[in-house]
Amino acid sequence: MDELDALRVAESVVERGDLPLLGQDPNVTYRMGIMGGTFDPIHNGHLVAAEQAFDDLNLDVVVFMPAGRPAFKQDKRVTAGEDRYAMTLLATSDNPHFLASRFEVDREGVTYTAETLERLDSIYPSNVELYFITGADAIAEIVTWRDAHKIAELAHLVGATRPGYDLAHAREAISKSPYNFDVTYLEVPALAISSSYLRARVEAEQSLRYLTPDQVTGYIHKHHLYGVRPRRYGSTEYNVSFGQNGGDEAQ
Ligand code: DND
Repeated sequence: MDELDALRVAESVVERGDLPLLGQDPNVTYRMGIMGGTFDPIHNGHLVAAEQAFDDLNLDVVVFMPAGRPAFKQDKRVTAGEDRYAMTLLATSDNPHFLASRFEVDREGVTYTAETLERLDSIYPSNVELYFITGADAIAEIVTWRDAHKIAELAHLVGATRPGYDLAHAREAISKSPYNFDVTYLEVPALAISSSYLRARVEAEQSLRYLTPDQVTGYIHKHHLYGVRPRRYGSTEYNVSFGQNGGDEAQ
């Protein structure tokens, strides 16, 4: 490797930041899943959908990207990007093919998916295909996102649906769109969980066990997110269900 090659490699590593190394063998096609989200907080619905996409679409990796300033949520209160990133990192840390990335959290301004995909497209060689994973409800909305035509050009879409979910609305929105979206629908186990449901449970001092990884619950309590009231320093009280309806009382 001459000096110029070495410089190029160094530059691409800097540009890539914490993104995975993919595309090394020009004879191989690599598939990178991108799970974009506000993740406020991340929960098992997100994780199960990403795992299913990984398996069904033979992805090489799924990169979870918490949005910096999420588009469409500018009038809502959103937890700090650092906290959402930390929870995403904790939730994905024990899965060898999941990664959490700061790619969007560190970006100035509103985070638009089209811009993210454009940047990824410029970083990775053409043998790396991008798969943007999203809930099927969001597929119908994607046609209204900023620069939707670029999203259609740059990525395959993966729409995660629940069993029994009626796809008619999403399919109609996609077929009526002037852009050529390539969508694969996946049926994931019924996990009717949402971040707002988790936030409401924390506010009501109810357990998050089995809804999100315990490390995420720990982080929420340690950092007093979503209305957790400060308790004694170092307390592990979050490990028990709080006794609203006859559950265990905190120790
Ligand atoms: P959300 O705020 O819906 O994320 O944002 C999803 C992605 O869309 C982010 O990357 C945004 O930047 C992007 N977006 C939204 C709007 C406009 C634009 C971009 C634009 O560029 O103009 P959540 O944290 O609420 O959810 C993350 C993902 O997980 C979503 O796709 C959601 O549909 C899905 N999801 C579930 N999937 C399976 N089972 C469940 C789920 N709950 C949420 N229980």
